[in-house]
Amino acid sequence: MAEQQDDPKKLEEFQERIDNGETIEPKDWMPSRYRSQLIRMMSQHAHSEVVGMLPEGNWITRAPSLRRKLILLSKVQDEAGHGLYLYSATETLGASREEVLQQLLEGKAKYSSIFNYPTLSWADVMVIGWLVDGAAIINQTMLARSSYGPYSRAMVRICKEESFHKKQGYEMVATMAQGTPEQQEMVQDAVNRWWWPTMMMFGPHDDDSPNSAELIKWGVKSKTNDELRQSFVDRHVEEAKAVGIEIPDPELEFNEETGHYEFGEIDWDEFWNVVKGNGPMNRERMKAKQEAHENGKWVREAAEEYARKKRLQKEKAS
Ligand code: BYC
Repeated sequence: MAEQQDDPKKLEEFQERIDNGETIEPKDWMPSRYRSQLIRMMSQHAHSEVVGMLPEGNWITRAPSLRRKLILLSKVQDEAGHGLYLYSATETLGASREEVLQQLLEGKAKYSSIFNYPTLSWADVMVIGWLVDGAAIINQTMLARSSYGPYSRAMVRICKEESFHKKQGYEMVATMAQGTPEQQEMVQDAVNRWWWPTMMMFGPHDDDSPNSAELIKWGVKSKTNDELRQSFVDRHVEEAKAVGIEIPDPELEFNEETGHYEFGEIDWDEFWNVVKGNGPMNRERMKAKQEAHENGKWVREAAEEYARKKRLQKEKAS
């Protein structure tokens, strides 16, 4: 889409505000490209939260105890809430919820690749909490300092909830890792399947990331995809060690000089294949979203009718 040409003087002033660490609010002047980049990223983020309810939602009826079921129910509801904050924040940029949802339903909008993998056992729920929410926190703690006010404020609250999600996941992983040999095998199998897809969540290498430089210049991101991925590895390898879990990467090695773990290469063909819609669960996830939208049609219609009647009553009374 062709971007509108911005006034160079306004652009310069805008950049100064960003460089001074000021927050940009919805009614402030902003470059049209800043607006469209944010709409792209925030709406995709909102879609990721709501599509992300599906893999774990799959296990609510089969949770192993009432306590685990309550926690999982609450976590999945939190993800719906995150989607709602983010759709609202995106609306402040002039993109309506209907519009961005339509893009998702038509398969035109992206959402995080991670949610296109299946949850085959209860251990997958644990590992999603630990690794996927763990990765999300690293990315979102950065976004909580983003230059766009409504996005950064939504992130502060989301990060607090994600932090609980990660803790409950890690607690379950630690419990299973000390369980029977079968339980240990189950949790290790889940880690083996989720480790690499989680590494892909951070996006392509910096050299192959067309959006990063612009997002960093405008203070939306403050770290690159590779920097965030490195923080994820450094933190989670230590956590895995603490509970006796093995990371499925034969090239993983601590570099004493840099103080960081070095790791093997991601299978980028797999990543792009999933992003393009050909992952193991892409079609099923889209089908579930389309069906849910269709089944909810009467609720939307009833709510609109109720609002219309209320408006009429108000008009008559005044
Ligand atoms: N999956 O230039 P790049 C959660 C796309 S949910 C799919 O590096 P950017 C949770 C990218 O969009 C929270 N697509 O892009 C919920 C771009 O394509 P377009 C998930 C990906 O924006 C339930 C192209 O590749 N977190 O926590 O600089 C249960 C080139 O990439 C992916 C977010 O959504 C991917 N993994 O950086 C549990 C975070 N990676 O759009 C947990 C918000 C890249 O130009 N988003 N692409 O056609 C971001 O931080 C950034 O947008 C990304 C990508 C790091 C994802």
